[in-house]
Amino acid sequence: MSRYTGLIEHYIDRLPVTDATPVISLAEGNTPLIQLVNIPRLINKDVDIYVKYEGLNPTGSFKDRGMTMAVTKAVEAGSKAIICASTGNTSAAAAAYAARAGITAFVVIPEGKIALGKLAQAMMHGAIVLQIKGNFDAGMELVKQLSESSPVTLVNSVNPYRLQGQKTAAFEIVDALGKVPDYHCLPVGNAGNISAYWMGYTEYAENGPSNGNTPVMCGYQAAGAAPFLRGHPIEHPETVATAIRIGNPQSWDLAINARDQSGGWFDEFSDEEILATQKLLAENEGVFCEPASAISVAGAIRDIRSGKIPEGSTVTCTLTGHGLKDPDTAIAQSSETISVDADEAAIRKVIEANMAD
Ligand code: AN7
Repeated sequence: MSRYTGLIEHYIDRLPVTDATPVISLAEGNTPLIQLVNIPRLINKDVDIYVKYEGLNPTGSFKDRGMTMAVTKAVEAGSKAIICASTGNTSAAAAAYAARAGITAFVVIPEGKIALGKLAQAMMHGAIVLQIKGNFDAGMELVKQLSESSPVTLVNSVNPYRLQGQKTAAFEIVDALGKVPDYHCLPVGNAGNISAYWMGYTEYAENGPSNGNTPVMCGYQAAGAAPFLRGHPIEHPETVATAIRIGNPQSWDLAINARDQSGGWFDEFSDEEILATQKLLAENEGVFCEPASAISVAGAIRDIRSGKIPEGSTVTCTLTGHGLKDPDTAIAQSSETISVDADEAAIRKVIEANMAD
């Protein structure tokens, strides 16, 4: 039988599970690697850019990769409840996988600061949703303490099984391309994902099909939430890309290591640049990602334009979450709709006014 049944079963030899492990899966992973066809032409550069469209995971973000592993291992250990702090996507994934496993999810989110779709998901899957008057970093400190004092398993990316699951995205990219990309660009918030990709790429290099090759890792942050650019945690992170509104990344050392070992770099983008790139991708490639995700392509474009990433390179960008997660931000930056009578002539007028010559 060839039905795809999720990343644990697909990469079972490279993950810390046994035949007896009760796999909790929603058939996550196996997401498309889409080549950009219009943006390279727009920037007039000879490069191959691919986006890893993680928005097509079951809950609409890359978090499902880590959550299938974390919840599987929690259930294997006999846990009846999980807890996380979240800027939104982790809470959606935790809620869904807990529902699947028949256990309870407690999710701690910054009040009023997570995108609408993510809140809907956590609520719909039956998580206990706790909104705090504090940001993600405050929530993170609380859930770390609570997982010590209560019988709840912490499923933020400090849980090592999260990164194990997320490293499979790097495997998929190498498997799909048939080679290792030269550069890998991705957003950095809590810094788990860049660390997980680096684990996956190095594992495939040392003991897999990559023949010793690894990509240069390029991590991008929102200017108002850029601790890696400042060199220290930020107390009051702010950005329209609420997914990465994080000031005190938990995987600090792992992310620095990924940058340094790969010969990579961090850079930052303003909210305006993030939103402009989200729109550019949606309008020119037909790919709708959430604001935080677009920063990977913003980074690739800037660094290709400047020559930091040379022509002839193969570049992969992770689009970490689906655009539908944050409808408010999408609508706020789009042109208005047209109100028109239910009348053929009236609509034909609009068509004529809007047809390209
Ligand atoms: C769309 O959901 O931290 O650097 O609590 O949702 O691994 O944290 C989300 C992070 C990028 C940053 N893109 O990844 C959470 C949370 C999207 C995200 C990131 C997140 P990390």
